[in-house]
Amino acid sequence: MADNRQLWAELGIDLDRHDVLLGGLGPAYKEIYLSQKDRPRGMGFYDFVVGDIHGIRVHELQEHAKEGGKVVATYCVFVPEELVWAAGAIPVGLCAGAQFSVPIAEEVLPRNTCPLIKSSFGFKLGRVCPYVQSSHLIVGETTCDGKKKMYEILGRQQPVYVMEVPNKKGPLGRALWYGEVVAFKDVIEKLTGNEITAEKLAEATRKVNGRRLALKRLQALRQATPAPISGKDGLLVNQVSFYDDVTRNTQMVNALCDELDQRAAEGRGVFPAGAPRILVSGSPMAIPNWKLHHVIESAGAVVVGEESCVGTRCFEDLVPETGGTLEEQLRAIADRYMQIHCACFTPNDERLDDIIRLARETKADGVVHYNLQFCQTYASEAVKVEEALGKAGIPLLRVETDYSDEDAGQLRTRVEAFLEMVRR
Ligand code: BJ8
Repeated sequence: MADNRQLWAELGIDLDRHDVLLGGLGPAYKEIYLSQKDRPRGMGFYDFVVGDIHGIRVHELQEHAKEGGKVVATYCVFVPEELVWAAGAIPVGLCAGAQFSVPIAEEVLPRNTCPLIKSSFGFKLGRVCPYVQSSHLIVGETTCDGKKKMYEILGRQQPVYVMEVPNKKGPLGRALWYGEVVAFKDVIEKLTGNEITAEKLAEATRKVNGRRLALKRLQALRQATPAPISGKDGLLVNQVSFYDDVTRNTQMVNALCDELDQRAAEGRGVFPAGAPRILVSGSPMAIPNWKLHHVIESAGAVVVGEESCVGTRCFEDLVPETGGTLEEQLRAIADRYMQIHCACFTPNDERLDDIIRLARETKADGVVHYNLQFCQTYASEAVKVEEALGKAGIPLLRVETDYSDEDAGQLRTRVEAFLEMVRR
């Protein structure tokens, strides 16, 4: 702990504010996570990670930096992390799921901005995140207008590079995106002073695919009846994968899956076999955003998957490990990332197909469409989601919420009413 405080001070953290942030996290985690019964032993690792959330991993990043290594921070699953690893740098997905930093951001950003944007910006403005303080470059993207404009302001405080994500997935959009991937490779090479060779890129691709496969395995295990792991724990595993070391993370997820395999074989679940099964779909839930899952599972249902960027959109598709020339690999990477069905694209009907497929695969009794407040792309796309699920005969509840607890009671009431309907 003393070590941590010294490290945070060296990183320019506002220690008083940071104490308040961490002081709130512990009790919340205890209430939401540690109160769960019969959790898999493998979740012990994740309890440890959250218990020292700004400690060990930040020390690892600093060790890497002392040896001349670079840390590259990201906010979106569109940034191709394979290129970062291949250059010997470490990518870190920044948290943006805390209400704590929202009021700090509102001193600058319009209040009617999505909480994910405000939370991430507030972490920097308030100097309470050692991950953002540790990063040598923040990589943004043009997925939505709020983020684009936030990155411009963020760039006054720390180096920011923005990748242009097209709005359409036709040949022109794909050509633009391929160019962006090549340009990103150059940016990372310049930052690190390391050349990204075909061999290094193939190795990085194998590593990142390994983690995706482990997370896919976990998702497949969540399909068992009764569910061998809670949705809250499943979500946490996905959240931690954004900033943990890729090799260690793969090992820990696979170790957890070995245990869940055993549980599934024994028919041992964390909820009764008849508990309603819910698929959550929509905006990503960055750590420590556990609000909706907690409401759903406190009402007796189990969340069996997330059609989300902190969920299936992040790990379902692999980069083909074809090897070959650097250009061939860069094309394979660009193609893989264009399979992410974010609501920033028009049209984005593949996402509708994904939600229906996942609802069936997970044997979900209903879907809760999760919309972060003021996120227009997901809110508008919910209209089509509702139509598509209606045609498929899958019950849907649309919720729009933020990170505060102000609407928790109302949310609970709506979720409970939905579960009643689903149970009939
Ligand atoms: S690929 S979902 S991680 S952009 S919720 S900030 S869209 S106003 S997070 Fe996302 Fe990449 Fe898309 Fe995935 Fe804007 Fe909406 Fe906020 Fe959002």
